[in-house]
Amino acid sequence: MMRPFFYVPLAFLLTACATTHAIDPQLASTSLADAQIIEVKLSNFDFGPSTIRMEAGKAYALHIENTSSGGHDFTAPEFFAASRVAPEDVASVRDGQVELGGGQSATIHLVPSAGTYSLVCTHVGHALFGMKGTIVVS
Ligand SMILES: [Cu+2]
Repeated sequence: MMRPFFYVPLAFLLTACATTHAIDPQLASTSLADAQIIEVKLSNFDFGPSTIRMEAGKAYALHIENTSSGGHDFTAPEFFAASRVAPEDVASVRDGQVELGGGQSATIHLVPSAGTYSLVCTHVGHALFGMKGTIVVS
């Protein structure tokens, strides 16, 4: 009859952790509802705009749209690592990269930190053709 005493407190602890995470004040749904929308278009072979400007500590809805028929990605690992990404959008960012097939789009809600970050499309040859940018958070 030892087992129930071990498992019940552990389950309670995990639930408590999840609850603490969900009420993070900077990423609460109320602040994200006021998120400023930033549109970035991916095309052959360009980010539009190629310089993305944000203010540190403000909530943004980063809307990334691939307007071409081929695949592109929005790769900025240092930027995403330094940002607080909304829990529901974390799965859209893999290793600092948002991959979009032709015509696809994604919206990432986040609160950025100050810095200058490089942005690139990692598809072979795309950066050489000019698919590079900068994210400036001041
Ligand atoms: Cu590309």
